[in-house]
Amino acid sequence: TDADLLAAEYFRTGTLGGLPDRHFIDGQWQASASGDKMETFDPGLGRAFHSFAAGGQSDVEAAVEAARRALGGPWRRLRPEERGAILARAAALIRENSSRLSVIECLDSGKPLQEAESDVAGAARCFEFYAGAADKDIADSFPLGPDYLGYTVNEPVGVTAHIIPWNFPLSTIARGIAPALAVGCTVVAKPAEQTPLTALLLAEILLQAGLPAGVCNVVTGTGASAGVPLVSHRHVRHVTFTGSVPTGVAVMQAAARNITSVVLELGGKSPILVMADADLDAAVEGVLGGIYENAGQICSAGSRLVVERVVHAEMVGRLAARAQQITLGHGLRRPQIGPVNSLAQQNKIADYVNGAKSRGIVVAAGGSSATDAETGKGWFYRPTILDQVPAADAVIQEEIFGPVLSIQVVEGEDEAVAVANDTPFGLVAGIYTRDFARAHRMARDIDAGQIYINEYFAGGIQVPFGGNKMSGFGREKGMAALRSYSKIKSVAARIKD
Ligand code: TXE
Repeated sequence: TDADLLAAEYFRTGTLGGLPDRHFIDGQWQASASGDKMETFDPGLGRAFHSFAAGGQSDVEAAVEAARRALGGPWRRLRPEERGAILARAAALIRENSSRLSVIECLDSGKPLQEAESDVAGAARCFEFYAGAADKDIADSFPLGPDYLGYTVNEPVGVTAHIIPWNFPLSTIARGIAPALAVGCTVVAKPAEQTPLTALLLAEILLQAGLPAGVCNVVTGTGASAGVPLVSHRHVRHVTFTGSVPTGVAVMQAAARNITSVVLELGGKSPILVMADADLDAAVEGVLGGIYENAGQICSAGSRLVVERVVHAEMVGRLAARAQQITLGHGLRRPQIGPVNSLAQQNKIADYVNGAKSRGIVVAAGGSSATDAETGKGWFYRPTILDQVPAADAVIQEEIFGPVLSIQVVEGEDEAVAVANDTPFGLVAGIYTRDFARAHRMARDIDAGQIYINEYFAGGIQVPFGGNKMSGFGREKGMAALRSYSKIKSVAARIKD
């Protein structure tokens, strides 16, 4: 495929031609005001492969100013279906550029190429969905009586900021900015410093699709130097943030000073509940995909298996056998599991697993860092299973963000639900059972933003997504996301002659 040809070019030359290296502000590539640059790394080889602009306060100022000007420009005068047509063209251009976007996403994040390809397809689908949503966000009218007219108008909130993490760089920016643009907002996005590239390419694609200059801006750099001035900016009217809990707290505090609304998506410790009557073949596949996709670096990863005692031994045996067969490799070689995103992340995972070992927890598979067998390089962690972990242990209560499954054994439905709810998080829960009524009873009783029944990660862009408890609040995806980016204006009028 074209992607494999680009991969070959990378392995031959150590880089790729034409990678973006500046901010995208007001429809143009712009170097940092300071001239500063920083490097992005290929986690599969553990080496820097490209440098890009390290933004700061004045770059953020320029981007927010451009986004503010664009609010009053031609963008404002477009009809909703014209905004939708731009988003639909963007979806088509994302598909046309899929190979290049996938290879770059793979290099920047480390994820296997086939997973990057699926992320790119998902981003296209996201723009397509909100292209159709742009002229379907209907408002209300109210029965005030014959001499009155009462109605609401959904207006764009204005300039929106999007702070993006490194685990799903393109998917996360797409799911944030597509609904924002659908309702007529403008955007300043700051991708993670580990993975700046596909966000920049997306901004360029949107301009090619017909988005007026300044409507979508991307400033790259660290959280401290570029993220903080963006979320603290008084002309930003909404912040969508995906990342860690401590950073989410800081973002919410900064936004609070300007009474700016926030949506926070902060990760989880999501359980997969496997009941004795489940289809165990499906459950094994669901658990493996749930924790080893993207090397477990997924906010909604199924990082806990909550299993009924009668099927515990069989589940552990089958999962451990499969986990040990999983092949590691550089993302561009389409491995089953790629590297983790950074050395810091590899160390964090190792610290959690070493801690569990020191507390006497049984390691049923994996349990160590690794390198790519072909090159001896890269930041890998083996697919790991920790068995019969006590409920209070750190590997149950805290997000590891790596390929580490922690197993909890329970005696029945009530205990399964209680254990599922017993962490500070509430993002996702998976349920495997053949009993329809039980599945929906458990779905009712579990405190999580989404429930997957008999297929982990089931769903699509049309299904709202977000967390409860420390996993955050607000919903992305689906028509629900439009509410974050619009403000309701109500009009009540006396129309008597
Ligand atoms: O996250 P941060 P990090 C979890 C995961 C991971 C841990 C640390 O457990 O191991 O977080 O990752 C920007 N104001 N998740 O340090 O700091 C930053 O530049 C404004 C779960 O990478 O949350 C980046 O763009 N912005 C998660 C983004 O915030 C700031 C995905 C996320 O970085 C900022 C990622 C500030 N003060 C990590 N500080 C998920 N929910 O899926 C940083 N940033």
